[in-house]
Order: sequence, then structure tokens, then C-alpha cells
Amino acid sequence: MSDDEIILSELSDDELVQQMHDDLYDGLKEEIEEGTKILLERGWVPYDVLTQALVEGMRIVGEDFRDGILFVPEVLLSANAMKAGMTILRPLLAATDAPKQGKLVIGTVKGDIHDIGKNLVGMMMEGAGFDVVDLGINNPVENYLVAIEEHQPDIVGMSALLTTTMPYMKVVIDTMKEKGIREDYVVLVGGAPLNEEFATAVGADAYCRDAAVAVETAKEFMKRRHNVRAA
Ligand code: B1M
Repeated sequence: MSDDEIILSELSDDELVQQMHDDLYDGLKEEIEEGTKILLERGWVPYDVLTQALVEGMRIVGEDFRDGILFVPEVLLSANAMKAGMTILRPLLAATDAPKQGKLVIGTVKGDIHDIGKNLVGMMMEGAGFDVVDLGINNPVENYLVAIEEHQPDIVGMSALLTTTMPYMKVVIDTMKEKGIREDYVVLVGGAPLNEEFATAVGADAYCRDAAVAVETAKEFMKRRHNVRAA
């Protein structure tokens, strides 16, 4: 062991979170796994580990990616490290005794392979009592249609992280309209480049800024659906 090796378990909470941002930046999967476990052992709630250590770390990665300091291979390593941390948190976030809320089909749209945010939304939705069918990445409209037919969800969720792929959400929604099924489902959209205005313009029911908002929005729509059915 070299003299300057950092022992994660000896760091204070603040130092450890800071170190995890650095380790995520450097794509150090094992260190992220260890840091995640240490914070949980110290009594941190999974959501705080997720947002403060992992999502915040990825935000910093995103800035340097944007500014040309980090490149795709490095960001891929960061993404893998982040996913390793999320794998530990997943059962904790998804574990729930919340009453069953409904069913969500969610996928990243065609041309887009970003899936961290979508995965996170899926986990939090499971934790809130939703059954989640995850279509993965790069989904053409046909995939959504097949999944809708097969799983009869209450909510269809779409994720896009690129300004070039977000317009594809309109293709999916327009196709649902053409097939006469648009009004049968709640359509929620999310992803960093989107906003409310875009969601309205493409004909979605709502834009969800983050996973927590997605859960709240989905619950709200489920309440409305139950009220309509009961009326
Ligand atoms: Co990409 N990438 N990337 N990338 N990447 C961005 C998105 C970018 C903003 C980086 C930048 O320049 N600052 C930029 C897009 C620019 C633009 O379109 N204007 C970009 C680019 C350009 C690219 C490539 C084109 C790079 C290249 O090849 N030259 C390429 C495209 C590949 C493709 O998809 N065809 C590419 C590739 C990659 C990697 C493969 C290296 C990797 C993805 C790995 C993976 O996902 N498995 C990657 C990553 C990691 C990023 C950044 C750095 C981080 C994204 C992320 O995971 N954030 C990203 C920078 C950024 O976003 N600031 C960037 C963390 C995650 C928790 O947040 O995904 O926003 P987010 O999800 C949030 C909310 O948005 C919301 O809730 C989530 C949780 O709170 N949400 C939803 C998301 N989906 C939702 C769905 C819902 C509801 C809420 O449904 C109901």
C-alpha cells in the first residue's frame, strides 16, 4: 500500500462524498461500490446516496464532457461506475410495501443509448409501487406499440438525452394518435434537454424533471384515472 492511498472508510461523510465524485469522474467502479456501501452502513438513506454522491458526480462529469475535457471512453467508464453504485441501491430503492399504483412501460427513444436516468426513474417508480416494464434503449415506435399491446400499462414513459432524439417522442405520440389509443394512456416524458414547453408541443401529458418528479406526477395521474373510472 502506498503512503498516499486513500482509505474510504476513514473519510468523514463529506470527504467521502467528495471522493466519490472524484472516483466517478475517474470511472473507478470498485471504489464507487465501496463508497456506496460505506454510506449505507453509516445510515444514509439510499435516495441521498443516489442524489448526493452519484447523480451529483455525474453532473460534474457532464460539464466536463460538454466542455471537451472528457471524451466518450472516459464518460463510459464513469457511467459504468455509476451503474455499479446503482446496482447496490436498486433493491433498496425498489423495495416497497407501498400499495400497487399501476403499470409503467418506459424506454429510451430511437437513436439514443443513454439509460442511466431512465433506469433511475424505473427504480424509483418500482419503489413507489408501480410495476415497471423497461424497454431499454434505442426504441423505435414499434417497440412501444408492442409493449403497450402486451402489457396494457397505465403510463407510457419516454426518455431522451439528445436534442437530436427528443423529437422522436412526437413520432411515438403521433402514432398512438393515429392508432386511436393515445387517450387510453398517460404519456410522461423526461431527459435533460426537455422542458414543459416541449412536452406540451409533442402532445405528452407531462414533463418530469427528475425521477422524484416522475413518481409524484405518475401518482397524481393515477389518482385522476381512478377518479374518472369511479365517476
Ligand atoms: Co452523452 N451526451 N453522448 N453519453 N451524456 C449528454 C446527454 C450531453 C448533454 C453531454 C454534453 O455535451 N454536455 C450531450 C448531448 C448534447 C445535446 O444533445 N445537446 C451528449 C452527447 C453529445 C453524446 C454523444 C453524441 C457523444 C458522441 O458520441 N460524440 C453520444 C450519443 C450516443 C447516443 O445516444 N446515440 C453520447 C454517449 C454517451 C455515453 C455512452 C458515453 C454515456 C451514456 C451511458 C449510459 O447512459 N449508459 C453518456 C453520458 C453518461 C452522458 C452524460 C454525461 C450524463 C447523462 C446521465 O446519465 N446523467 C450527459 C450529460 C448531461 O446530461 N448533463 C450526456 C445522469 C442521469 C441521472 O440524469 O439522464 O438527465 P438524466 O436523467 C434524469 C432526468 O433527466 C429525468 O430523471 C432522471 C433521474 O433524475 N429523466 C426522466 C430522464 N429520463 C426520464 C424519463 C422519464 C422521466 C424522467 O419518463 C417518464
